[in-house]
Parts: sequence; C-alpha cells; structure tokens
Amino acid sequence: MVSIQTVATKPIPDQKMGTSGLRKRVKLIESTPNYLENFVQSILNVVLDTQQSGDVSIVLGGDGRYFNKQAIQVIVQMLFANRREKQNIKVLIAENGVMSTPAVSAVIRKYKTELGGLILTASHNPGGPENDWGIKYNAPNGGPANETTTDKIYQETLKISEYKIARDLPSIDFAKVGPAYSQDHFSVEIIDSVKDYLELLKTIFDFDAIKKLLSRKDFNFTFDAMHGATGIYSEKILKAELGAGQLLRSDNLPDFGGAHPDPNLTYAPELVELMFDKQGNVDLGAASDGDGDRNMIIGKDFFVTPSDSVAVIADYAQKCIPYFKKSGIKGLARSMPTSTAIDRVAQDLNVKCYETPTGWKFFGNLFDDGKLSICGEESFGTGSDHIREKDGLWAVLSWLSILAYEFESTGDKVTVASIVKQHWKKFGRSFYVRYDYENVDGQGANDLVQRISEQIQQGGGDLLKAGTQYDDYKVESSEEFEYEDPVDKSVTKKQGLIVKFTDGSRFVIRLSGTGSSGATVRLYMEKYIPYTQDQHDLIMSGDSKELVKPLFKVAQNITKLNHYTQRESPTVIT
Ligand code: G16
Repeated sequence: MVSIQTVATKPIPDQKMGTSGLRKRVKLIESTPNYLENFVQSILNVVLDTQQSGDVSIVLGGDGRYFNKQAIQVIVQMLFANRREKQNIKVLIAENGVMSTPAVSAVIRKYKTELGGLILTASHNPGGPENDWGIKYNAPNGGPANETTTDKIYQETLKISEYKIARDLPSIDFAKVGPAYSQDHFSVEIIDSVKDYLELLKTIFDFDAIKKLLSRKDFNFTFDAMHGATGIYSEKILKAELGAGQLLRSDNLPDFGGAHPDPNLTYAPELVELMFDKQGNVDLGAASDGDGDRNMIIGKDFFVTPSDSVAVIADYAQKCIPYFKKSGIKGLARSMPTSTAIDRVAQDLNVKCYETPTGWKFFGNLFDDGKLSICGEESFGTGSDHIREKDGLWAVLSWLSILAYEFESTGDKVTVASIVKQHWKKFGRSFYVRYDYENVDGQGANDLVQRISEQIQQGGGDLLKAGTQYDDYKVESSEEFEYEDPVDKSVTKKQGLIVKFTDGSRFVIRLSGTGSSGATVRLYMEKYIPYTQDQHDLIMSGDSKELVKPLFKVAQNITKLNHYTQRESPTVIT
C-alpha cells in the first residue's frame, strides 16, 4: 500500500512564470528545500480544481535536460498523492521522458487530456547542473496557459502551506512504451510521441513531394537538432521517413553538449559555417532549439529572418501545403515586436493580421476561435493552428514544401535566397535587427522602461512629442503596447514601448520574460522600404545592420541605453 505524506512548507519568493513557464538556475532549485514540490503543488491546486469530477489525464514530457528524470518521478508521486476520491488519473509520459514542446501540444489534443500537460524545459536556455531548468503548464487546448491561469498559480505559490506526495511510489521506468504502473485509480502509460506527432504532420504536408525533393541529387539539406528534444524526431521523421541527408547534433544530451540550444547565427556555428562556406553545397539548413518549438532557416549564403520566414510561408501556404489548400487561411498574426512583413501578406490575401504581445499564449484564443491560421514571432517561433504551440519541424517542412513546389513548377533549381528575394520584390522589405543586452542590472532596466513610459503617458513629453526631430528621424507617435484579446476581451498592459517615425521606421524596447537571472533589455528596430525599381539593389542586397545604424543611434539617444544597461554594446545581435 502506497502511503501519502502531507508535508508542511512555506512560500518561496519569485515562483512567477515568465513569457513561457518558470525558468530558474538548477543550483537554486536543488539547494532550496521544496522548490519543485511547492511549484508543482501550486499548479495542481489550480488545475485539479478545474476538474472536480470524472476521470482525468495529463501529459508529462520535456526536452531531456538535466534534472528532468528526477523531476518526472517527483511529479508522478505528487499526482498520485493529489488524486481525488473515486477519480481515475492517467499520466501519459514520453518514452525516455523526452517529448518536444510541439509534440506535447499535439498529444494533449489527440488524447484530449483534461488536465493538459506539463513540459519540463527551459527552452533555448543552456542546461546542466550549472545552468537552467524549467517547467511549463499547457492547458487542455494544447497551448501555454493563459495569463489568468498563470496568475492563479502564482497566487498559490504565495500562500502555499503544504504539499502532498507519495514518496514510496515505485519508481516509474519510462524507457519502454506501454503501461508502466496501475494502482488505486492511478495509472501511468509510456507513449511514443514521435508516432503521434508524425501522424499529425502527415495530415498537413505532402510527404511524397518532400521525399522527391530530398532525393534529388542537386538538393542538399542539413538539420541541426542542437542535442535537444528534436533529435529523435529528426532521426525518425526527417531521416527515416523523408530521406533527409545530414543531421547534426541529433543525440539528445542533458546538457546539450555544453552548448546553448538556441537556433540563431551565434549558437549554431557548424551549420552556419556549412551554409556560408563558398565551396559548400547545402541548399537548405535548419535548426531547432532545446524543446523543438523554435526554428532557424538558412539558405546557401543567406539567412532568413524569422519575420520574413513566416511571411513567405503564409504567402505560399495555400499553394503547396495540403492542409491550407483545404482549409484556406483564416487570418494571420505576429507578436508586436515582429517585423510587419506578414501584415503585407495578410493585406494581399485579404485577411486580418492580428498584433499580439510577445508570448505564444496570446495566439491561443485566436486559434480556438477560428480567427487564425498561421503566425510567427521574431524570436524564431513559427506555427499554425494544427497545434497550439510554435513548431520548429513544422516550419522546416513548410520550407521543404515551398522548395518542392518551386522545383516542380518551374522545373528549375530555385534557392532559398531567390524565394525570399522574389517575396521582397512583391511586398518590399522590412530591414530588421534585434539587439539584446543580456543579464543587466534589473533596477537599471526597469528605470529605462519607466522613464520612457512616463514620457509616453504625458503624450510624448519632451522626448517623444510628435514632430520632435532626431537626426534624420522625426517622431510620429509613441505608445506603450496594450492588447485587448478579441475573443475574451481581457486586457494585457505594459507589453513594450513603441516609437514610430514619419519615414515608417520604428523601434521597440521591452524586457525579456524568459531569463533565469538579472534582466535582459531587447531593442527591436525596423525600417520598411517598399519595392521600386530605384530601390532594387538596396532591397536585394542591403545589410540590415548597416541600414538600421542611424536608427540605433537615435534609439540610444532617446533611451540612454548605455547609461541604464551600463553596457557599451549589445551581447547578442540577431
Ligand atoms: C518564449 C515564448 C515566445 C516568446 C519568447 C521570447 O519562447 O514561447 O512566445 O516570443 O519566449 O520571449 P522574451 O522576449 O520574453 O524572452 P521559448 O522558445 O523560450 O519558450
């Protein structure tokens, strides 16, 4: 007979979910008594309350990082101890505990798990004993919990006084697919999430067309899984099913090989070298992050910004992806700091383009309400209404579908660069750059935002009054972004500062919500140039970083970035 212990505990400060889940240093979690238990109990207090009666199920998976295996056992013990009388609880755990974030979303939706799912990931943050661990709660629609739910969970963390656990529950062996435990209205089943996820992808894409492309002698593709959760999916889907040639870092490691599992030009050096090697022959390169929801797309000698990537996918979707050929495009969306490239595609398709705060959770209601088909974020997130998370492999298969379509219809060899350039010719180009000032002093970062916010509240104040001239830039307007959800009408305030200029340029400042210590200031700059014959060379070959330099000078001048961050230059530029 398994016994249940009720353990007295005290609230632990700072257990507040950020943009997506709770992310903290492993050292802090391991050295703070009850850190994990407090947080899990707070989630369960909120989530179990939503299902007072009837049998329930929940998904449990993660990106394979250090501390996950141990955490899975603790969470199972707590689920067992918290089950209600006469209520059966079924826990679906990923084989080896590894399930990408998009696959968790797919599995929640497929099995209709009443309690949603828990994802053990700190996303693209490094892993291992010296780095980060994290946990996200996803709702029964498959998407990240909305703000109402995360606020409730946070309130629970502030008043928690006890948690329940069954420490002598037998340890669950999650290495083998099938039933793993069943006792007293409680069962655990280990599932093959790759199978479920693959099944879903097959309903979306034309696998034969992609296979044909990948079998061409004159087309080479390389995928970098960054030692993250997507490793197993890339082996079984990209390689075994579709015949993709080269995979990099496809073995999942608890510390991601000591690297930063963040798919960008800085942290995927081997892939980047292959793609920018003048003698190289790789036509499409792609990478995804620790938990597989972010993606990076690179052509030969050509980086595709996430903002352009989603715009190109949206423009092509109905032509080359069966799912959209059938369902059409209901609407498009982007997070506020993402470039406006997708807005112009929406205009062309005659559908609405929604502008949401940063965070995939804000797309959830739009998807559920049938208002949205494809969306993306500048932070390397791209996805659609097939699930409720951004989806790295979905973006990669979308690009393979576009290339397959172009190869087939033109009968000629096309390139990623030629596809994007064609897009710029049709829509003009948003030159776009993001500067990150990582791990700066929290007080300084807050003061920076506060100062600009006060000016905005005074109608622009001395700094931002419409008409104020800074070098060649004249202020047109300034605002602090606020979002009213079109479906539930909830209002989310203080989501970033936007300064627009009369030439159509803008810069945005906001603080990141995904770091595990200190603060990160993000400065986003965009300059849109419509396509004309005169601007042809600039649009096709202009360097975004060079082009936004004068705008950066103005943003620095207005925000006093160097002073508040105590930095001379950004840590990362994307
Ligand atoms: C999370 C969210 C994304 C968001 C990103 C960046 O991504 O899911 O929607 O755009 O954080 O957030 P921030 O700018 O606040 O750091 P992920 O991949 O880290 O889960």
